[in-house]
Parts: sequence; C-alpha cells; structure tokens
Amino acid sequence: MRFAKTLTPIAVAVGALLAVAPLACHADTVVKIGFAAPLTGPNANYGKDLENGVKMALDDAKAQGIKIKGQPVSFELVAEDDQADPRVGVQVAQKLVDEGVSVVVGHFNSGTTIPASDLYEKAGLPDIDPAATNPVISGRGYKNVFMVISSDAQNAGTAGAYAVTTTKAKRIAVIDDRTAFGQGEADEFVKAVKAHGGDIIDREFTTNQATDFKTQLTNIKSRNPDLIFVAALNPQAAGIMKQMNQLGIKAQYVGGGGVKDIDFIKLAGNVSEGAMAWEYGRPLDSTTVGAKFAERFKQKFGEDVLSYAPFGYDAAWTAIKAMQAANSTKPDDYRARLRSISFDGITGHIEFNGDGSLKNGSSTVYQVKNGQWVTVKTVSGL
Ligand code: ABU
Repeated sequence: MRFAKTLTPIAVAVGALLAVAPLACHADTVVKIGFAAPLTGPNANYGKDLENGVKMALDDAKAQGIKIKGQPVSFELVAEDDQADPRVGVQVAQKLVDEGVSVVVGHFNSGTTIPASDLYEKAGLPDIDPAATNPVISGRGYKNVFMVISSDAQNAGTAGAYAVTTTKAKRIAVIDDRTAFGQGEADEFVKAVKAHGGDIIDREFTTNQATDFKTQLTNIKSRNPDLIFVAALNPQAAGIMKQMNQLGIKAQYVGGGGVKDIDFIKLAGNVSEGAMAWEYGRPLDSTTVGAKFAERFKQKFGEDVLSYAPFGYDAAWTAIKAMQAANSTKPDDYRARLRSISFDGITGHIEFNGDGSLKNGSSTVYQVKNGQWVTVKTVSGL
C-alpha cells in the first residue's frame, strides 16, 4: 500500500500498458546467423557475393514467416570480416561464438576455415561451409562441420582426370599459391593426373600476395608444357594468365576453383580467351531455379552473381531447414537434423556424407570464348 501511494497516475498508466503488452504484440524471436568471409582486401569480392547470398536466404526465410516453437522467427545476420587471414579468421570465429550465434555460414578461404572450424567444433557450434574446399575441412571427423560445396578432391581431382583422358595433355605443369586452398587443390590435381597415367613435368609455387610469376613461368616454359594447371584465386590466377601470354607460352591454361567469374576476365583482359577453369557444382543457368536465383539476385543487389552467392544461399537454408525440422535453434537440438538434411537447393541436391562432405557433388569445366565463360561439360555424382 505504501508503495502504491508513491506512484504518479502516469506511472500507473505505463505500468498497466506494460502488463498487457505481451498479450498485444508478439515480438519475433531473433536468431543470430553468423557469417565470416573476406569483406575487405583482395578476396573481398568473393566474400561480398557470398554474404549477399546469405542475406537473400534470410530475407526469403523472413518473407515465408518461418516459425520455431510456434513463434515467428527473425533471422539476424552477424557478419564478420576475416580478411582472408587465418589469424583474423580465428579471432572472428571466437567473436561469433561469444556473440551466441546459432550457426556460422563460412568461411570463404580454406586457410581461414580450417583453424576457425577447430574452434566451432570445440564450441559445439555448427559451421556450414559454402566455399572453402580443402578436403581436410571434412576430413577430421568433426561433428559440426558441413560442406554444401564439393571438395577439391572432387573438383581438382576431376580436373586432373580430364586433363589426361579428355584433353590428352602429355606434358602437364602445375603452379600453386601455397595457401591451404591452392596447395590442396594442386595436390589433388597431381594425384589424379598420376592415377590416370599422366605426367607432371614441373611443379612451381608462388604466394597469394605475389604479382610477378616470371621466374616460375620461365622454368615451366623451359620444360615445354602442353597444359598448365593454376591453383590460385583471381588476383594471382589472372596475373599468371597475362604473364604466360607475355612470355609466349602457348600451353592450355586450366584454372581450379574461384577462377570462373567476370573478375578473372576483367583482370586478365583479352588474353583470357581460351582459358579453361573447373568450378564446383553445375552452371547456374542450367536449371530453372538457378536462372530465377540469378534474376532475383540482380534485382535485389543491382549486380550479377559473381560466383559463390548460390552456395551461401543454400548454406543458410541448410541451417534454417534443420532448425525448422528440430523446432529449435539450439545446436544440440538441430545438429542431428543437419546430418539427415535432404533438399533441392539452388546449387543442387543438399545431403551430407557421414563426414559432413556434400553427397553426390558435381563439377563443371568452362572456357572463355568471345570474352565470356561458356560451359564445356558438367561431371556429376562425385
Ligand atoms: N574453393 C575456392 C576458394 C576458396 C578456398 O577454398 O580457399
């Protein structure tokens, strides 16, 4: 009674309003979706494209009015810039864990994904990998790591087999950027070439900061190659293409993942004509859902898909669908649903092997013709 006497009429009115507020409006449950990729630096275009794919998935999920435990859910993106640097990758991974996100979609680079996923595994936080492809990622027996993209054992392995059996290259050289990605895919390519009876006449390496590749290319040229496999991302992959031309090297250029996009053509210029590259999955324009995705993406962001946005989209939906199936956003509740996930995404069918790698992945080889990447062949069931 004494307490009530001290309340002003306004305070009483506010109190009454607050008391009925929960009945009057149902605030969405906010679910934090972590994301990490390079958003600055030389790999930023890949990361921003991927982030836009995730944003589109979260906006679509909101538009569908997804409910968990009967409550409407609002998915909030918590994006971190790992700068494509393994040390920063671990720092932002810790930040995402501390922030209490329900899942992480990331990272882009194998070099950041491998150490960051050690941390996610320890924290019991599922990580859906939309882009990083070193086979180690799914090769450690982790319970929280899932790949919606084929690995380089599949992509570069297919490239190696194709170089020997279809291109019928006799003198194959390889150059990689010594990152976890570049070295990993070069290793897988070499393994497959040898397994198919092919010959590696030279193997050179550079770094992911380098701009001058003349020493390595001069060594390769002296061995008279007919095909050069380049295991690096656009800044180096395009530079190598240009300098091959400057040195008069006529060998067939074959890139691995991360090369089949407009940035490579812009960076390499006219000399990109004839270049080939192996990219994960099927061509976006080969299916109705893919073509529709590309159209909606352009409308929403005012630019074309660069490369990995559809994988970001599928990765985010993988997590959302597992949460829906478990009727919970808690990793301990929905992790098992990730293991049994099965749906048709934009990039293809999403289902995981026991180690978290993508079941029945595919890879496509493209070639630059008249200044555009055109599809040569898709290999499925990898
Ligand atoms: N897989 C394409 C490039 C990203 C990475 O694995 O490092």
